[in-house]
Amino acid sequence: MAKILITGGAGFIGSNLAHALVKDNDITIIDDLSMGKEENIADIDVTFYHHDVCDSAFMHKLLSENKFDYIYYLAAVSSVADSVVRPLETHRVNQESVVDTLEYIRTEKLPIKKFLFTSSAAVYGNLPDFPKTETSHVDPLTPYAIDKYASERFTIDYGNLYNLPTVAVRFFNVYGPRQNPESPYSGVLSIITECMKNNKPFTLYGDGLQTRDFVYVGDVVNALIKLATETNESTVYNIANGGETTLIDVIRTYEDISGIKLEITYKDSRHGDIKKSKADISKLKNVGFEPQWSLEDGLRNYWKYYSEN
Ligand code: UD2
Repeated sequence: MAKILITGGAGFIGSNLAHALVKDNDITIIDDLSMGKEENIADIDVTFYHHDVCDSAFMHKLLSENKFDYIYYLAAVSSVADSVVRPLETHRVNQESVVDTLEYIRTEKLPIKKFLFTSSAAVYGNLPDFPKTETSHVDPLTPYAIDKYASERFTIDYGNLYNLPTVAVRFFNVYGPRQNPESPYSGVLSIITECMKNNKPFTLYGDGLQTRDFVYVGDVVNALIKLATETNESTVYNIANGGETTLIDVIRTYEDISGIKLEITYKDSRHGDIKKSKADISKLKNVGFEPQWSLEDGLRNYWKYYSEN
């Protein structure tokens, strides 16, 4: 039984992680519910603090009183668009809170087994390198991407400079149950699911031929746990499926699974939208991870979850 802190644990990925870990561990969650929802964790036995990770005094007290074995740092303002509108406020969450936590662990010599930071494929920007490997050039084009990249580097460097056990990951396009569809910048599959459920038209930006590396949240959770518990190097890993699918193909597959025809309204591509995205996941595979969910199986499970909830 390990003591685990999940920041952002009421959110999409954090709550799925909490569900996977709760059986054998003592879980604490801090979440300001800006994107997360209390109902995501209502059915599991965790200690929940509805609080902002930027409250440094609160975080310090939490850390020193609990002596967590593992910290999964998922708290973030996850909307790229929001970071463009509010660069300083989002910087405080997406970078300052992370460095503050690392620094407190270091100066107080907290006996942590692993600090895992969650970054994003956004750090790669729009450069042509393809597929994206962890050694590809980065080109963070927005405050969100800059903060994710900086926090990732801080996480790795706290490992290399001060011997803290740390690791960082870059998420590609994660989808699955509990993803919040409420913002126009929510994951496209959560928006599509919502449209299918409520018979609403879906707005497709671009021609539908843009590709993404969609990864089911169940695989993401397994990868996170493996990296936290079974690796010893302070470094960064892509978390993805390693495949590449066009948006229109995803929609057609999902229509077959749900039996619902999606009404599509086409609009111009979003500013800055990436045409092609795909990850090289050999580094993750080298630590023994193998994705278990094909896109079809993942979509089937996602739809089943919605049909039952
Ligand atoms: C993902 C991340 C983003 C950032 C970025 C870096 C998510 C939810 N977003 O953005 O945070 O890391 O990667 O590259 O993981 N689309 C529509 N209609 C909609 C919504 C989206 O056509 O209502 C399109 C969108 O224009 C894009 C594709 O669907 O071409 C995927 O959109 P997304 O927002 O799910 O993810 P992405 O890759 O743009």
